[in-house]
Amino acid sequence: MTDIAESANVLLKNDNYVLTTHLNPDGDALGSLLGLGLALLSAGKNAVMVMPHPVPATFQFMPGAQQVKKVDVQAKFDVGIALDCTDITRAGEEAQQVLQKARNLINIDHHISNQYFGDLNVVDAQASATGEIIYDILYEAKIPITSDIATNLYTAIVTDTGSFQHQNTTAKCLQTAAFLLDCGAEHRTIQQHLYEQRSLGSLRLLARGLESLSLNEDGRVAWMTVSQDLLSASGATVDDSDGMVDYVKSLKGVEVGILFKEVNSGETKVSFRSKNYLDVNQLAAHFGGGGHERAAGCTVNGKIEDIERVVIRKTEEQLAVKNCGGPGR
Ligand SMILES: [Mn+2]
Repeated sequence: MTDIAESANVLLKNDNYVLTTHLNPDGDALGSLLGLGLALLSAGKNAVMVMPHPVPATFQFMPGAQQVKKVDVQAKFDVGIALDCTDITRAGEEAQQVLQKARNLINIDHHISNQYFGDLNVVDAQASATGEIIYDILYEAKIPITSDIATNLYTAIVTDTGSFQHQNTTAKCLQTAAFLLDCGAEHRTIQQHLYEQRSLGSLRLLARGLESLSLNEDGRVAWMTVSQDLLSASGATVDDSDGMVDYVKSLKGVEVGILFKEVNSGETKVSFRSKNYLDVNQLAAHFGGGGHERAAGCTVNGKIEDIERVVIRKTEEQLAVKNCGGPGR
């Protein structure tokens, strides 16, 4: 039996589910959580969607967002489902406890760096988004996809493909997106909420960030730094820097775009995006992170200037490694 068929089977056979996703959730994390959660509820199951923090304001429009609950560590469930998590710790400590108490733990994810921590692991690094895998599972389980479920899964795919721009935009991903539109996914509503509601602070931050854009000697590495000072000067929050790394990557001749984000004085989040050949999952893994070949990240402790220097040196080293692909592949 394929992993998809096996997971569909588990979903149909049990009655009591807890679902969660990773901390700092993105559109795929929430779309997968809400899409699968609403599907299980519509199939008459008890399904509780939990997260340690409230759903971020940007994603409140997603159907079912109001049904996400705080984690109750006392509660017990037959099946725990972790969505879009490379590692169970990504769910946060409390959710991890609840998942591990469940009789059966299902890990559904598309990160190449996934740790296979479940009793059943439905991991497909070829999938554009975890939401794409959820669609396959629901199709297999013959659970009808309502417009609310479709809107969530479509949001998952739209966000993880950068609106169908990234390399993970496969024929299958587009076919799935088309099916979801047929099922009633609200394309315009999603676009409006995700891309036409930016705060003034986030645009001011982008302007200042772009002014400080730096390039290495051969022009293949570009980076931007969002320090705490820059945030306060722009009237922006850390969340306002979402998506800025794509501007770094967009520069002609650049293979790797890097965004350094100072979360606090001792901790910096680093986001990597590559265009054609550098495996940034490997690069991020060097600093204890991971993700995908073309999009990955890590969190590094220390002074931001030191982190910048070390990370850029490592990136250049990886680019210099023979057979890393090289231009033209
Ligand atoms: Mn994802």
